[in-house]
Amino acid sequence: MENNFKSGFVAIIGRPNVGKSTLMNRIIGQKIAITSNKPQTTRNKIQTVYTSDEGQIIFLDTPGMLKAKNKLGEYMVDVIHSTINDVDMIMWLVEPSDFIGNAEKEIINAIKKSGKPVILVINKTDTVKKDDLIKYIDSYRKVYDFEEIIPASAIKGSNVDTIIEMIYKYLPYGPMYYDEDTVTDQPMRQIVAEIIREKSLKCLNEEIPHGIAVVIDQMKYRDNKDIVDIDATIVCEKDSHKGIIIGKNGSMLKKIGQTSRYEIERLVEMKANLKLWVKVRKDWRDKDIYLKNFGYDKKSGE
Ligand SMILES: Nc1nc2c(ncn2[C@@H]2O[C@H](COP(=O)(O)OP(=O)(O)OP(=O)(O)O)[C@@H](O)[C@H]2O)c(=O)[nH]1
Ligand SMILES: [Mg+2]
Repeated sequence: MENNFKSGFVAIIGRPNVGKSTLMNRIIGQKIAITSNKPQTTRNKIQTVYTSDEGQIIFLDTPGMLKAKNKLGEYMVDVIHSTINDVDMIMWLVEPSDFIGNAEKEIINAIKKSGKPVILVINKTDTVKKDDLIKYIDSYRKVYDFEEIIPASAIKGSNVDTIIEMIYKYLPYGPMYYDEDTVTDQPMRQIVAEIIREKSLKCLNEEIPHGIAVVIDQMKYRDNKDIVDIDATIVCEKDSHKGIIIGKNGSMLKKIGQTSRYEIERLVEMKANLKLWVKVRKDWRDKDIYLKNFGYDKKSGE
C-alpha cells in the first residue's frame, strides 16, 4: 500500500460565494469552514484533511478572489496567492455561467503562472438546466487547458466522488502527512470564533457583516463538569453598528448568542456558557495592529 499512496495539498480558489467552503465541508463530511450567502465569508486559509485508503488530500480553503478595498482585503488576496504557490494542485470553483469577467481573467493568469494542474469545478449545478451546462463547460474549455472540468453540486453532494477521484488522478505519490484522525489545523478557539462570526453574518444585514471580527477572550473548561465557559467579543467599525448588533433590548445579540451556542455545544459535545460583548474599533480593517490582534496576521497566517 505504501508505494501507491497518493498525497498532497489542493488549493480551493474562486470568486466569493461560489461555494468553496461548502464543497470542502461536504468532502470531509464535517463543518469546519463557515459558509454564508454573503460574499467574503472566508478570510483566512483553512486547512482540512481527507484521508482514504488511496491517499490523503489536504485542502486549503481560501477567501474569495476580489479586488482589495482595505488592508484586510490585501491580506486576503495575499493569502490566495501564497496558497497557490504552496500547493500541488488547484481546484477552481465557478458559478454555472458562461460569464468570464475580470476576476476570472485574473485567476487564469495566476494559475497559468503557477504551472500546477488545475481542476475546474462548475458548482451549483442544481440551479441550472443540464442543457445549459454544456454551454458553460464549453466557454471555460476555451479559456484554459484544464486537466478536468467537473460539474457538481456541493449542496446536493452530486459528483463529489468524481472530484475526489480526479484529484487522486493528478496528485503525486507521497507520504501520509497527518494521522488519519486529523480533520483540520484550526484550533478549537478559532472554530468557535468563526461560528459566532457566521451567526452574526446570518443575523445581520447589509454592510455590517463585512466590518466585524470575533475575538475569543477566554474559553475555559470547568473542572469535572461537562461545561465550557466562553467570553467572546464582536468587534465592529461604528457606534451605529454596535447598536444594531446589540438590537432592541439586546434582542439581536441574544439571537446571535443562542444560535452560536447551539452549534458550539454540538462541536465541543458539552454545555456552553457563552457570553458575548460588542466593541467598536474604528476602521479596524485598515489598521495593522487590529488586523494582527484579530487573527489576520501575515506572518502567522502563512
Ligand atoms: N444551490 C446551491 N447553493 C450552493 C452550493 N454550494 C454552495 N451554495 C451556497 O452558496 C453560498 C456561498 O457558499 P460558501 O461555501 O460560503 O461560498 P465561498 O465560495 O466559500 O464564499 P467566500 O468564503 O465568501 O469566498 C451559501 O449560501 C451556500 O449555501 C450548491 O451546490 N448549490
Ligand atoms: Mg468560504
